[in-house]
Amino acid sequence: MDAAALILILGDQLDASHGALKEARPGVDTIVMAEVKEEASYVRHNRHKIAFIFSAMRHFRDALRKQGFRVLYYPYESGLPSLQQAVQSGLLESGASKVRCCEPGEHRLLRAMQSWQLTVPMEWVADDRFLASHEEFASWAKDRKQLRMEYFYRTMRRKYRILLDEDGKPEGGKWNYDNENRRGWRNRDTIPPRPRSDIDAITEEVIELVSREFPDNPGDLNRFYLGVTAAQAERQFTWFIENGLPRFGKYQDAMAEESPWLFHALISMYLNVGLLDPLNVCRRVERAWREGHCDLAAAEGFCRQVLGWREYVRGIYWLTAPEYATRNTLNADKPLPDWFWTGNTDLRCLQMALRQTLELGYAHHIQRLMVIGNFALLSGLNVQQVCDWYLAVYVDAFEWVELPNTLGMALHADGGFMASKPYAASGKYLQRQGNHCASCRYTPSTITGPGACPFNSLYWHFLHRNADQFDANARLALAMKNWQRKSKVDQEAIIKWADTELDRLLAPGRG
Ligand code: DLZ
Repeated sequence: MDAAALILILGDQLDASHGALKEARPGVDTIVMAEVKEEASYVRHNRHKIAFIFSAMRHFRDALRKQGFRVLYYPYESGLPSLQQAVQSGLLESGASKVRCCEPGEHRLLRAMQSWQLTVPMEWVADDRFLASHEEFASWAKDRKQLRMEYFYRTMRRKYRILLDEDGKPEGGKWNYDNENRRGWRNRDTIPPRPRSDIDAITEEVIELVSREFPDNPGDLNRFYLGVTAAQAERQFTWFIENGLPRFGKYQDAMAEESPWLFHALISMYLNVGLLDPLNVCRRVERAWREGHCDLAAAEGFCRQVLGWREYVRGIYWLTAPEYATRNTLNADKPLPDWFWTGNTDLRCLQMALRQTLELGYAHHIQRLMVIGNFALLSGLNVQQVCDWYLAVYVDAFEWVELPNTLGMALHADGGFMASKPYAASGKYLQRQGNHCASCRYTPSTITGPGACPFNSLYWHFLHRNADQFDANARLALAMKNWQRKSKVDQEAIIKWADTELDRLLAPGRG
């Protein structure tokens, strides 16, 4: 028989059928899990994220023990500072003759683990929870001048036969129904109340621990809402299929005063730690469509996020790590204002997105991309500081997904490597997508002068100051032309106003 292994399971690897646990043998191998300061403090994580991970780890430990595994578990209270020390203690306790681990999701940790000096060899296993391996993605990307999600997504649809007809063609005749996913929120539909998952004794204990140990981190744990087991995640997903999916498609890009969640699935955190399986959720959504439970645009929009974007950003991350994190092609270097940590700004859409982010660790993709990210892009905020902020505040943030989404997609700091245009928008777009403007002290209909929505002048400022980089971008041609059509006098007035607004909004205090 193969020698006994000590299997390290990280806080986002809670899936017994994949990775390092796939071939684990109860009674022979030992599993080690640890809540450590190093992982809990490398950014100022949202308390929801720490509580979610610790509670999910503890529940997973118990489930493994029920299956007959020996699990060495080091809780936060035991004071182990690092994963390396946990593995060293685990080796002493188990006497195992090798360590098996699944590749971690962040380059930072991979580098650290590769430098561990252990007394036994380390055996690496690929993270096969993802639907495209590193090799597959690299081979798809090789020799392409530009990488575009849409083509990768089609490859994945074909590979897994998702939403294809019998001839292998996309259902409905089109690959992408994005233009049916953009309806703004006009209070015409009822948003169903979202059930919270039950909080048991383990989660209660973890919430107390996190409140005590992380007093300066964001996150209101009185509002803890997350499932912490595969069964709870499954119940949340079933609720989404029945209650959210039918209207998810058309309101995918909408924003509402009434709800942080609208019709979104809220499953990214479960997918990212292993409590839900990405292929399975796509197949379930496809089945719901085939049974007439939602329209094709909703099913396709959902699968595009999971099968397309999620795998695409992970591919980009590992293809370019660690160099990608240093890119800053638009030379954005203004310090992140303090109010990103409080939500104290009068821009209503930004205030709502920031506050729910800080309080709940959640904002949906349009709030992240077109409100917070858009503000950071237009204002020229420091790329690394913005990326660190995103990594800290969201429950589902791990660098493999956060970095390309923030640096590449939101900040366009990779020069268009992963997305063909910057996602820049003025107040008009924000007004169209939601109902925040009605409660805002600014108006989206003016560009300059007191009361003008700052997104307007900042939008033109952004195009003007980066004109050299954008002149050749066909997708920005119309916007650039609109800018050039303005008289010199108007242009100067807008730039001057935007400069004043930037000084005011980015000064210490309230934004
Ligand atoms: C995010 C996180 C936190 C807050 N704490 C732990 C921990 O104490 N122990 C652990 O094994 N994992 C934790 N994680 C998840 C890791 O940070 C994650 O595995 C890496 O960032 C790689 O994706």
